[in-house]
Amino acid sequence: MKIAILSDFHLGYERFREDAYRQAEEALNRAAEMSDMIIIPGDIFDSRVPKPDVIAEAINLFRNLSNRKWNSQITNFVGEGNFYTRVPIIAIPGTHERRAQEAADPVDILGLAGLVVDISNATAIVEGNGEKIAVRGLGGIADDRFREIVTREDPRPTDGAFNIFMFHESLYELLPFNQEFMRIVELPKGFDLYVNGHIHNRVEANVHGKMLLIPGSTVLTQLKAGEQEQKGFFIFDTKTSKYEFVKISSRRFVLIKIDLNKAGSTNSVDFIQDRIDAEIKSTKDVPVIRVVLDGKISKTYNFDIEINDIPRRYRGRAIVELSRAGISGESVREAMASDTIVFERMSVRDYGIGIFLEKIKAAGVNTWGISPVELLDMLGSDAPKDKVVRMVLDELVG
Ligand SMILES: [Mn+2]
Repeated sequence: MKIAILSDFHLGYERFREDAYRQAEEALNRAAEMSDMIIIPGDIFDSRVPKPDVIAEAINLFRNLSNRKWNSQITNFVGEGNFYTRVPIIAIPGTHERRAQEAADPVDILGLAGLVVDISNATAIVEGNGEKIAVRGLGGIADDRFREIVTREDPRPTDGAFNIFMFHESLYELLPFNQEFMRIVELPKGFDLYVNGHIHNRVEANVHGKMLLIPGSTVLTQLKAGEQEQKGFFIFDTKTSKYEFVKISSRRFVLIKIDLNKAGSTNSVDFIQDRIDAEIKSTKDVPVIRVVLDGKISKTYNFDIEINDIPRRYRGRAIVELSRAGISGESVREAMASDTIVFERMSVRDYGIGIFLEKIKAAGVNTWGISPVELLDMLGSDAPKDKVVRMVLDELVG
């Protein structure tokens, strides 16, 4: 059977809202043409509480797919929840969709509507072409609880099937900035293929002698090194265990590093613009160009005003984003520089979690074994206040 693996659509992502929709649409439609089933390891949505018009976008995408004729179908479901369609489109929630345990996340909504089969903590069986595929999902779990939940749930393969383990987590070998992240070797054993989301660039690695495939996001989000590659999805063939990466027409991303010390006698702004101009190849393609500046600029030169005008000058030809954390000689900017560096490496939400953890630690608050990340999720829940307080107290004191 041919399995399409697509991830991290981030529907509703403010900065590139249209790209998110258009690129997800192209990926899904082409995947449906080329495969017998589709699996999505998380972050269909950019937000845990997407606006109704973003939910409408998702419904449009998946309804079109549901109406196609599929060669295979879902024949069984084991675990939490239920399945409301036989169409073989299977998903889990990701970090962006994660909500407090009892609350419905937007993937639940797609599942309840029968547009996808939600396997947050379940196995779905797909049969077709004389083959049987079992997809075991474990989604919507904070990084700091993944190890504990894998141990508790002990995900196992299904006898007589080709087995896939699908999750959405940081892995230490791929994101080596937190010692606590799960190691590849700790992933459950016995599966024939491992599929992860979360990481926005494409990854092909090995787990227990089998493939680990991460297709990366279908839309640009982080604007960092590694995202220059064209976006797309995997097609994995269970008969041959071979796979291919299918590229979609994603917006081009260029990252340029400029050392202003090398500008010589050239005006710094001209020096920057020459480099940007060199990357603009045609008028049809409007790339995202991220310019990372380094070096020293002259104090007498009115750099601030001039540089702020650069993105406007390229409107319609390129989406220019300037990172000036590396610049010295700008007294106003220096105070912001350290924050900018932090923000470049993590989402605002992760930054907020970091502050919350620090405060909890400093105050010596005992969280009685409940994960501070989950506590923050619960407190941030949009359920009525008395319900939130009751929920938190239940967790804390049983
Ligand atoms: Mn994501």
